Amino acid sequence: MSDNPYDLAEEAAARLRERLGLDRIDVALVLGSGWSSATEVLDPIASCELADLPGFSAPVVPGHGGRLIAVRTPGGRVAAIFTGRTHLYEGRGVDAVVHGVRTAAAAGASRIVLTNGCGGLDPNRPPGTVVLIADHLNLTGATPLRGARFVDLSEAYSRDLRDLARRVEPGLGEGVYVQFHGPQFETPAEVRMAGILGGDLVGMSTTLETIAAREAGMEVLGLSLVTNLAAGLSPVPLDHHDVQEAGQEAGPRLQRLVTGLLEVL
Ligand code: 8IG
Repeated sequence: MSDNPYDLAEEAAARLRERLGLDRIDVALVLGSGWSSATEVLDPIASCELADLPGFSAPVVPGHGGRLIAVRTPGGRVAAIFTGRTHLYEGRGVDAVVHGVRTAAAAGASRIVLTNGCGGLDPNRPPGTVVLIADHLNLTGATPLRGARFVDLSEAYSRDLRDLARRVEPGLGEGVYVQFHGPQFETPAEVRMAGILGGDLVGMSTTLETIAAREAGMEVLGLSLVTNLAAGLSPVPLDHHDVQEAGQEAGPRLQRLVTGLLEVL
């Protein structure tokens, strides 16, 4: 196995093609917290364990899956669905966090859908609301880029793909996603800070993956499922079980959304 992350992604992409019996993939989709029910309506043409590909490891959080599922879209394209991701807070480093994204790019994907579960700052967007990510604040202090790689992020989340998503679900609103390092949830003061800085959603993923995807030249669609009101906005403490519960409840809507996206992507 290579210790260069880009070469490692090439190795993983080669194994992905071999394991799934595919020449290439066209689209990738990463399912975050709360989104796993989307897999129930997929009609796989092939699948494998992510941990069987170079550079991936088994998931550590309950409810975070670890399979790679290939489906053929109605338009005849191949979509690869990653049912889990590595988070920065796992301590495996930034390269591990973006390895799936780089593998998808190396396997041929030109578009990637990054989904997550997050905390919401707007009480008018209660748990169960899906929000299109329009932009982000990366507060992790980390980057997947090394050296003088000046990647343009002025439209990190493709406007075209957001418009496409609204053809599937016209009412989708937009927001700015703020990534904290985690794994602790925010303090109420940190949530207020995120709001003052222009954020609408708080989470522990996605922005580093988006940076890596843009470096690789992929178009990014970001979708956040609000699974809880952010700290200080709700009278009850935050709990990982609520995250899974919100996902369960939103299940049928997420399934329709993912199915619809696969029709247009
Ligand atoms: I699900 O409220 C989920 N992930 N940082 N804050 C942060 N991450 C989250 C939250 C939240 N909910």
